Amino acid sequence: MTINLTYYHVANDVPETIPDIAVVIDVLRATTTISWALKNGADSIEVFADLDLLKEAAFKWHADDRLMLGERGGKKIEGFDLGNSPLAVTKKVVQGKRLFMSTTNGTKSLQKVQHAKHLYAMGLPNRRAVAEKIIMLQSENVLILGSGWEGSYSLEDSLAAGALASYLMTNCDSEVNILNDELQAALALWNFWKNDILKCLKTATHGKRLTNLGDYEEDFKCCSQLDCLDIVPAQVERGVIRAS
Ligand code: 3SL
Repeated sequence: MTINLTYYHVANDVPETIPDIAVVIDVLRATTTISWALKNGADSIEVFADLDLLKEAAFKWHADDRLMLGERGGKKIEGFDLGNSPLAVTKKVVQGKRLFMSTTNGTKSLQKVQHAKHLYAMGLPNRRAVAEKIIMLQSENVLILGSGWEGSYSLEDSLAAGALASYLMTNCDSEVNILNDELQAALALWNFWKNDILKCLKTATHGKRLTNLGDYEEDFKCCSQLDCLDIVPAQVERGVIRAS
């Protein structure tokens, strides 16, 4: 069995073919927040690009059982329970709840590949867990999708794509093929920054954007941790993600 890996920077680059496995990355911060929310006992996370659809779905749930997470431009959306910080999704806040979530870029990427046979969300903290799931499934084609920022490339998502490819190449018995230049570049990026992930995140344009908005130091630290979570966030029905 051969594993073929392809990486696209943003949702608009993705071709219409349906992959066996899609892995969506939004290091800063949506897929990190999703991973931590599930680790801390959230029942499930339903993702939306559209805020009206999110509210319509959320309001069908009892207020005690739901939380609305919303971010635009790095800031929490007014009227929502939480923004998009992985530090805010503590056990006390999220345990047993259905989370309804919309972010500027990450949830759009998740929607873009929701037809994949298997869809996973990955940040750096659960890189190894997602990679081991891919190794276990032995599927041929794996599409890795970053989230970027409003249609543009992002350094930190490419770093994580390279981290995933690197893990698979080192730990998978099957042959692993890198199919496009985007992923070759991501691998080179990973090899360049892997010993100073935090610095890479702060160097990235979106890192600088967050720094200009306030004190995100703890978010940066959380998002830059590698392989500390054993959670694999998996789509279980269209748009709904649970721990697997
Ligand atoms: O764009 C997104 O989906 C967010 O993750 C951006 S932020 O880190 O919440 O600003």
